Amino acid sequence: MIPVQQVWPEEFATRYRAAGYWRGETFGGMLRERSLRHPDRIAIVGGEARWTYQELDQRADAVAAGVRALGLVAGDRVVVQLPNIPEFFSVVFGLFRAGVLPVFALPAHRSAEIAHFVAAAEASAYIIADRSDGFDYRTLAAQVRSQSPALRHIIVVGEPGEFLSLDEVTSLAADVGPGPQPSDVAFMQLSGGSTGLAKLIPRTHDDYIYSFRASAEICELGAESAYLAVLPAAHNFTMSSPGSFGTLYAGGRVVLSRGSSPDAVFPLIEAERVTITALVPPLALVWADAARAARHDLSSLKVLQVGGAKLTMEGARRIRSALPVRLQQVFGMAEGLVNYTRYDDDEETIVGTQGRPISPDDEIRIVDDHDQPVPLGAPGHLLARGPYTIRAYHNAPEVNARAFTDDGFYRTGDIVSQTPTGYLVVHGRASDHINRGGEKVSAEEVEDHLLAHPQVHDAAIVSVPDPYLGERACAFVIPRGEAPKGAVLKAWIRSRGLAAYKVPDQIVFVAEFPATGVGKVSRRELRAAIREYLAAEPQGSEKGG
Ligand code: AMP
Ligand code: DBH
Repeated sequence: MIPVQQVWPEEFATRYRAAGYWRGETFGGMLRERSLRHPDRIAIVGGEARWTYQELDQRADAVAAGVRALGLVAGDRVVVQLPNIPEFFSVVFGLFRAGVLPVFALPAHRSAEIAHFVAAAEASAYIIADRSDGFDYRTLAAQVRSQSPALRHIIVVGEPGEFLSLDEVTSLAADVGPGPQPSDVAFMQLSGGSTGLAKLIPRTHDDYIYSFRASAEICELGAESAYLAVLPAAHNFTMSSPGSFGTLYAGGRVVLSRGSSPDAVFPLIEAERVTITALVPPLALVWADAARAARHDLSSLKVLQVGGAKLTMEGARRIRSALPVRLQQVFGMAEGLVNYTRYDDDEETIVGTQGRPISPDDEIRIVDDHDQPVPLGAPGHLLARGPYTIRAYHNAPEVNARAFTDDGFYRTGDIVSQTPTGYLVVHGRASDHINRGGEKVSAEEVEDHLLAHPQVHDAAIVSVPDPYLGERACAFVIPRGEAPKGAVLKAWIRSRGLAAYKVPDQIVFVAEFPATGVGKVSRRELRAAIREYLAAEPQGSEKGG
């Protein structure tokens, strides 16, 4: 098994420690300390459950002992796919304590994706809920198991069916051992996947705790804060910006929502006196519309964070006028760098920028195609390096050679410009991924699945503007023989075990791709040519679908 590491050059590590960013804390230690300091304070609210810090701490201990009893050891990997339920936290803190690394899948992921995570991480276990949102994850687990011979345990929160229940696991006893070091990797996040399949992002205790501790300070979280997790708990935004972990760090309360519609959420905001929450732009706009007519008391809500995809100025203004809250734009990535507008920024900055970095030691470069700096204010490729931005993906030497500069800057793939005050404005992406209202889709990954269909000769996916999502995915398909129905290809993508959000929104059949004049073209040039063609002939996007 390949060990998981994340290593900064010694001079950087020394600097980050000396500056007080990396304080030698671990997740397990952080929770224990909070539990000893305020055992009876509520940490997690979800459904009927209200867990105190002490209860969360004890449940995490039971998970740590249970996974050890199953034979998992420090450094092992476990794919965790849980909805927004309290057990998400007992499971992940238990794994952290045992030094076992969660790999965070989203509830939307299906068999092809999970099997890929299991294989790439060499995971020995997979943890799911029995059912959620009308979907039975045990069926998914059975499919994954058949594709993943090395997977040893499937653990189910709830009714286990043919698998092992979390209750059985936590009833087992074992010595948990000394626990991980702060510089050890705590877990792996998944990249949004700009090229092909998702890469694994190893984050250490030191670097990740710094990112959410500093985020909690920026967002002024404290014991009285109630953070509502609406987006999936496993998403980097929801987890760490400052998210549930930042809230627990500050001694506040995490409230879990299973739904995201105003009908589901507004009563919860009122009942729990929620103070802060985080949304993607399309959802924030739906909430803003609903808030005008809301019958619920939303007055406890002080901060609405919006991020994951670009919030237009018009959208920002609509939110500000509909909801009497502080709007905060958040531009982040699971690889590290996170930017916030600050509460006391002026209107223009809050509405018109995506914020500035967390740390004084976040280094930003904005460069042209040849890695040369662009003039201040001009758009260019965003490169980032700093105390919580990774230096490498797990076990991906070729990708790493492309995704990082020789001196360790991460190539974010985002096109941004910088204001004179150091705030970033996001203009778009250089790489071929579609940001569907915060959900990232790799064009290449979905094209590969389309190409596997017998009636598809060739396929190219591009993003097209969408008034609601910001971007949507349009697949250009050259059929082999008679063109299949668009709906058939959409169903095909689902049947290949991909998340629903990866199904192209629109399918356009064409006899050939627009020529690029370069003879045999790369996918990248081809997509650029299609984008040009769409821009020239907007009605082209109306065909088929
Ligand atoms: P992921 O790779 O899934 O962690 O997604 C990170 C990417 O989401 C960033 O590199 C951006 O492309 C996009 N993103 C996140 N927040 C924002 C934002 N506030 N505005 C525009 N794009 C964003
Ligand atoms: O989109 C993201 O990945 C994201 C957005 C806001 C993120 O990872 C974050 C904040 O930490």
